[in-house]
Order: sequence, then C-alpha cells, then structure tokens
Amino acid sequence: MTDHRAITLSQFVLQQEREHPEASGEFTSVLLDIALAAKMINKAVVRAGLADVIGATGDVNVQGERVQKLDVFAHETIMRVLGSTGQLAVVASEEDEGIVPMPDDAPIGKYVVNFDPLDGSSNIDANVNIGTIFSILPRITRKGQGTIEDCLQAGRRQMCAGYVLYGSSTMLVYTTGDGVHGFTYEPSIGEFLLSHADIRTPKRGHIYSVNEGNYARWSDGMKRYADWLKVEDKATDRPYSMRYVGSLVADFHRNLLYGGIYLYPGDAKNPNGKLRLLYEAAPLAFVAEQAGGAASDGTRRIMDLAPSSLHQRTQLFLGSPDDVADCEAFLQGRHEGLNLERRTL
Ligand code: AHM
Ligand code: MG
Repeated sequence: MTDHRAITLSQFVLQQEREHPEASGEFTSVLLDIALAAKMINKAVVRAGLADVIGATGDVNVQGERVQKLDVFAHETIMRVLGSTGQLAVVASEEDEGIVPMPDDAPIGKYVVNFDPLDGSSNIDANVNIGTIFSILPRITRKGQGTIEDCLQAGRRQMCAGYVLYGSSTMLVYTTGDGVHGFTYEPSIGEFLLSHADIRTPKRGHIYSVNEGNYARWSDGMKRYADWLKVEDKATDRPYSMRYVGSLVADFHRNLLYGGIYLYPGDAKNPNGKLRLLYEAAPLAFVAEQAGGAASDGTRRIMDLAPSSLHQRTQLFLGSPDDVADCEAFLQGRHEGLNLERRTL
C-alpha cells in the first residue's frame, strides 16, 4: 500500500537523529538553516523574471566570470542565515575569494560549510534550472574563528552534503552518509516534503552529459570515450543519449535518477577542467557514492583529494559506477583490454 504520510525535512532530520544518535549532531541544524536559506533563494529565483533582480551587476567574481545579481543575493542570503546561528567556525563560498569568518558578535561553533550559492549562473537569464551546492564538515582547529585549514579538507571528511535544484519544482537532496534523500518544496506551506526516500542510482545508464564543444581540446582518451559512446551497438545499449543543461546540479540530478555519466574533463587550455573541488565536485561525489554511484578525477576518487586551495579545480567524472569505470579505462588507455562489448546492462 502506498504510504501517503507527508514528512517534512525537519521531521525527517529529527527522526534520523533519534535512529542514529551516534551519527547525528548539531550539524543537522546547519542543514535546516541551509534549507531555510534555500527557501529564500527559491522565492527570488521564481520571481526573477518579474522583479528587478535579474541581470549582471557588472562586477567580476574571483573566477573571472560575470557576477549576476542572483548569485550575490544567494551568497548573501546563505551568509545571513548561517552567520548568526553559532554553529559555524568558518565558511567558504564560490563567490568569495577568501574564507568568510563569522561575525564578531556571533558565537563560534564546531562546523564548517563550503558552498556554491548559485551554480549554473550562466543559465539564470534564460529561466533554466540552477542550483545551490553545500558541504558540511567538522572544524579541525580547536577554538576561535576557523581558518582556511578547516575549509581545505578532503571530501571523505564531509558529515553532510547536498544540493538544492531550483526548477519546475524545487528540490533539496542530501546525504549524511546514510543514503540519499530528496525533498520537494511545497510553496503553499513553505516546507520541503520527503518525495524521494533512499535514492539509488542505476549501476549503468545510457546518458552522457558533457560540453562536447570542447572536443577538439580533449585528450585522446577522452575523445575515444566520447566516440565510443556514440557507436551503434545493441549489446551495450549504445549509442548513449547526450543530455546537457549546463547547470551541474540539474545534469547531476537527472543522471542520479536515470543513470548515466556527467563529465567535465580537463583540456589543452584548462588541464583541471572548470569545476571546483570544494564547492562542486566533493559534495556531489559524496551524494553520488551514497546513492551507489562513483566520482573520479580520471585516476583518483574525488572524495580522497586533499585540496590545497579554496578555488582549486578538478576534472570530474560522476555518475553510475560502471560508466565512471569505463570512462576511467579510456582515460588511462586501458579500454582495449576491457570486455566492454559483453557487459550486461
Ligand atoms: P558556475 O559555478 O560559474 O555556474 O559554473 C559551473 C557550471 C556548471 O553548473 C556547469 O556544469 C558548467 O559550469 C558548465 O560549463 P560549460 O558552460 O563550460 O559547459
Ligand atoms: Mg558553480
């Protein structure tokens, strides 16, 4: 029988805390604070076409890209909510060059949040899906304001990670290391309701998501993999379908549910690709792994990479585990030996 009970995010988090007191902690209230900020950002996103919040500010962010008003609004909203809770020691945002200390008059807490306030910002003006990505870590330093070391921790140290997808319906998806759970926002009551309990990603998909416009600059291994995906072969369900929104959260979310692989490889111009380890790759790697998926930089597990700078970029191959393994084999020149044709789907 279908279970028709509506469970809100806060109820679910409390229930998880009761069931796993050892794993939970005050950091779950940080998650709820992020959800509150997400509701405020969602309100601005859905009204962006109407209100005068859309368009570029004219400033350039630390990545050298055009900053748009909603990015700034999202960053400031998250900072306003998180800065006053007393749970955090320090924060790092894709929109800020350095770490963001806690306000002088706020109590200092035990946790660290790294976040991308509004990912996929080039899609804002076109009313295409955008997202927020977040990562919650324990601080390493003992007291006082947190430092950059607290932010520069490997992904496997994350206690919680997730994303908010602003779209035809807004969703919050997160993991605390005990599966992946998705909540859909119900604006009339202002609550995220459990809609996707314990998400599992297919072992293999038939979707690939990549900016193929960069093909000419890719390595031979990457080119061969993309070529291979397009070859007609019934046994391995090829060709794969290409789906690319250009908003990582949207592309990742679709592939998480349907199966497939998201790729942002390095190229001749940018050997480490475009995406940031702390704000994009590590949190989504945690979610992917918890759903039965995988995340690699081509040779190493994303979760094991130790960051050395806040805005460090990494190649990213993310999604269904068999697809990520195939991709790694091509990138490493090991694909000849693989029995790829006979693999059952
Ligand atoms: P952003 O953080 O400036 O929005 O950039 C990240 C975005 C991802 O959401 C997306 O997957 C990627 O950049 C798209 O890059 P490209 O336009 O090169 O395909
Ligand atoms: Mg981003």
